[in-house]
Amino acid sequence: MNESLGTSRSFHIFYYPTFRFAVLFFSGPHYDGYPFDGYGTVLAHAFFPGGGRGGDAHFDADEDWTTEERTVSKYRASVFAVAIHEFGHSLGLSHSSVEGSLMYPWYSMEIPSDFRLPIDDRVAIQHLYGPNEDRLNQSRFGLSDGKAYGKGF
Ligand SMILES: [Ca+2]
Ligand SMILES: [Zn+2]
Ligand SMILES: [Zn+2]
Repeated sequence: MNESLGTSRSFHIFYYPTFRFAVLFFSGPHYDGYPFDGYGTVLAHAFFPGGGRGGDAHFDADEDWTTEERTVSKYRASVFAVAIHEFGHSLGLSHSSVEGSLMYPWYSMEIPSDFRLPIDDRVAIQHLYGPNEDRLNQSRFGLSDGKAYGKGF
């Protein structure tokens, strides 16, 4: 839906109600129809934004979680590396077929400390929420006569 990019830049109102979601650890069945499977395989899942449990992220309590590493290996799972993928779902992102993107169905093996959001994920999140507000203000200033986007000014 690229046709909305130009207009959303001009007309999007940058007000979002406070977005809250729960992050919970569960073992096995936990009443949402997606029971966890014990150690290994499925590490976590998250719900798309919405009412009730919308946006919530569930982590399998039976994994060997670590907060000290940023790597997902066969034996240990980094909370951080898994969370950034799951929180993508919490914010409304679906899976991406682009290898190396955060929303690729397999967790990134390692998230380096100088990690930058891959372009595929950036495009996806900006499609939902619009571009960074600071940058928007700059570009709005640069386009202050509004002619670039026509109507509405
Ligand atoms: Ca599991
Ligand atoms: Zn669950
Ligand atoms: Zn996923």
